[in-house]
This record gives sequence, structure tokens and C-alpha cells, in this order.
Amino acid sequence: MDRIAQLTTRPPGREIAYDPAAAPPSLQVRAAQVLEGNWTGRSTVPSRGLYPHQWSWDSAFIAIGLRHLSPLRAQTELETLLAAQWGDGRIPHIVFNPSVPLDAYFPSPDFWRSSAAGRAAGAPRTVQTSGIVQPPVHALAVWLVHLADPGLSRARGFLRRAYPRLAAWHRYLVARRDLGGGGLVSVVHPWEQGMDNSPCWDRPLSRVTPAPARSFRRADLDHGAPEDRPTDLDYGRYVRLAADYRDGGYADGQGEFAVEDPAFNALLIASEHALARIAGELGASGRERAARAERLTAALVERLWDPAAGMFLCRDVRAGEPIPERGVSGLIPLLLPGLPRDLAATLVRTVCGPHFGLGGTTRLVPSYDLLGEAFDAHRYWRGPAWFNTNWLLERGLRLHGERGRADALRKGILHTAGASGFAEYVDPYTAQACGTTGFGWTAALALDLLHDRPSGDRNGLTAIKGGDRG
Ligand code: 9WN
Repeated sequence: MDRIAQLTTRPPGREIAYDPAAAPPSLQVRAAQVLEGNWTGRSTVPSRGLYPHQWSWDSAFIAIGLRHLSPLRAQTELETLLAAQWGDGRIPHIVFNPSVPLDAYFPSPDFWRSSAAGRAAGAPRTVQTSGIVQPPVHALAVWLVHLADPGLSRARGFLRRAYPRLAAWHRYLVARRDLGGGGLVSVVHPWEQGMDNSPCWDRPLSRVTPAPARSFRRADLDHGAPEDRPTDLDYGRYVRLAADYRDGGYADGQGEFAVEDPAFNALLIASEHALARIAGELGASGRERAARAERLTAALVERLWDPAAGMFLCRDVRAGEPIPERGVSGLIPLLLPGLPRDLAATLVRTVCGPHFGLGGTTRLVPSYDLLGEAFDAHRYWRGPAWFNTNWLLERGLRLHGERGRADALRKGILHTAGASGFAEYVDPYTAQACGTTGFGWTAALALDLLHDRPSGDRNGLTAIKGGDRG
């Protein structure tokens, strides 16, 4: 019996019995139950109701937690996603499950029409996907999943099969998405960056003419409270951008929206470091990859660091200027081993200062500036705290020697994940659950933190450090 079965199966004869005196199931058991409930046989849905397909960066985060329960399942999760890769190297942000009704999620496969509209870009014929991407956390996830059971990974050729796909994915981003010409990758839709409704997008989105509300039907409002979700106006703009991209055959470079985002690029850099380790494990040299990671880090600092804000800002490529909003995305580069020390120290001060409140006013780091005009403690990416960004910051704090703060954040994440029923996101002040519950990456990343000894040597950190800082 594997670890998932052990944790989620009740002993025979106990199926119906209810014992009010019994101890409540542990956080680990409850997290495993969420992942078991969201498992479809080849991948894990973020949530059964709101998000009934496979999402790209969700799967990467989910695999990072799943590896502690079933390394085989974690490998399968990533392999299913990689199998939907397009010929041009992009990994689509959604892989659709054909057995889910079309009206269960919008935009559905008949909106994206990937195999027809994406033919020139090499969209797969046998599986339907979206045509946009999400942050490249995958190589990092593949490496961490490998480390959970190197024997199984080698026996299955997990790295050997994943490596060329991951390399093609990074090649696509670096070659086709440097829309600003300064060596960084641009996102062409807010959904690509993953923090969909962040106020950082308000300015570039304001130039986009929304698709008429009657031209589409939102499915998200069947599951989430309208005050927790994006407005209809924002949805109209998302739909317009996606439809224009599709109608242009998913060719890059034309769209109205192009933004260089600190988190997206930082995750690419972390994944480049991971690819260097994977190359080394496969007997090749990772030196070129490590050098590319350094070049990307230099470009990130040069183009997006804002000394006055004490953090990274997004850059509106079409307008040719920085976006003057403090989103949590601008703190995520703390994750990087090659970040200059003074910048890392400044980021730590910013995350603990009045704009993000860590260790002071907030329970977890909010998705957006507490003092920003657009701050809303409950609405989607406009203030609430998300578990993936907090997990990334916990790693960053630990990497840069902030052990006390990292331990406290870890505790906060674990407590809030359990108390909120593994919510999709929470009010950063009160930790009240928002969005949906039983959310995949919340459960997975809680499992990952439960597994790691807070002050021990965490294999993942050592792994992406690549030995460059001891
Ligand atoms: C659009 C699945 C995804 C996450 C994103 C999050 C949300 C989708 C939506 O859900 O986006 O991709 O319908 O709002 O913003 O980060 O990957 O969990």
C-alpha cells in the first residue's frame, strides 16, 4: 500500500462509525485527502468545482507536495503535462480533460480551438489545450520530484525523458518571448503570469477593448463569490486578449499586452538552475545553463529593480515604462541564489515593512500592497494571500539566511492552510478563507513544508543553489 493509500484509507469496519472522541485527522492526512480527491488518474485538478482540468503551474506545485506521498504519482503528474507540449516548445496553461462538460469551465476547448488555431505553432492533435502559458516552475518541480526517489526516477528514465522537453520550453520562452528586447521574457496575457487580477495589470489592460459581456458566459461565478472574483469588465478584457492571440494563430509579438514580470522571470531562472542540475545528473555539463541563469538574473536586476520601491516592479513593454504598483510578484526574486546581497536584504525589509506587513500586521504575505489604492483583502490577487507565493518567499527567506522569519512564515502557512480548509487564498489580516477550498497547491505545499525540517538542510534549496553559495 503506498503512502497515499495509507493516509487516506480507513481501516476495514471503520467506514461508517463516527467517534466524536477520536482525534481529528492530522494536517498531513487532510492534505493527502485533498490531493487524493483531486486526482483524476493521470493528473490533479486544482479544485473539483472551479478548476476541473489540469493547470500548468498548479501541477508543478502539486507535484512538489505529491512527491512526499507518491513519487510515482508526482512523476506522472508532470509527464501528463509535458505530453501536451506544443511543437514550438510552449507548455500550455490548461490541458483539458475531455470527459468534463464544455460548460464546466470557461474558456473551454471550443474557445481555444488549439489543434486547429495552433496548428502552425505545433499544437498537439490528440489533446485539447489552451494556447497561452503559465510560469515555468516545471524544471524546478521535476528536479525536486527526482530527488524524492532518485532510484525510481532513474529506473523510469524520468529525467532523461523530461529534460529535452524542459529545454525546449525554456528555449521557446527565451527565443520567442523576449518582446522587450532586453533579455527578459514577456507575458502576453494576465492569465500567463498566474496572478490574474493583480492591479499591476490595470494600466496595460486599460488599453484593451473588452469583449462584449454577452459574447461569453463565465462559469467561475457558479462556484466562487462574485466579490472574491474578477469583475465582468476585467473578464471582457481577458477574453479579448485570448481571442486575438488565437485568431493570430498563437504567433508571438503582435498583441496589445506585453509585460515583463519579476516572478515569471525569477521562476524561469530558478528552473534554469534546476535544469543545470538535471543536465549534471544526466552526465552532461550544466555550465551553459548556469551561465544563462546568471545572465537572466543580471537582466532582471537591470530592467526591473526599483531602488525607491525597494523591490522589483513589472515593466509595461508596449508603453516602455515600469508599472508603479507593488505586487507580491516583485518580491519573488528573493528565491534566487544569485541575487546581489544588498538587494536580498532590501527585499527582506520590504516584505516585513508597511506594504506587506510580514511579522507585523499580516498573517501571510498579501498578493498586493496593503497601502495601495486598489488593495482589496478578498478579491482575487488584489490583496489576499496565496499559498504558492508564500511558499516561494519562505524558501527565499531561508536561502538568504533569514531562518527565524522563514520558520515563522512556515508556521503561519501550515496553520492557515489547515484552518482554512486548504483555501485557494485567504484574507491576509484575518486568514478568512476566500475562493474555493480543497485547493490542490495549498494542500501540496503544506505537505512539502510539513516534510521539511525547518532548520535542516533542505534538498530543494541546496539543489537550486548549485553549490554557488556554500
Ligand atoms: C485562469 C488554477 C488557476 C491558477 C491561477 C489562478 C486561476 C484561472 C481562472 O486559477 O486562474 O487560469 O479561471 O481564474 O489565478 O494562478 O493557476 O488554479
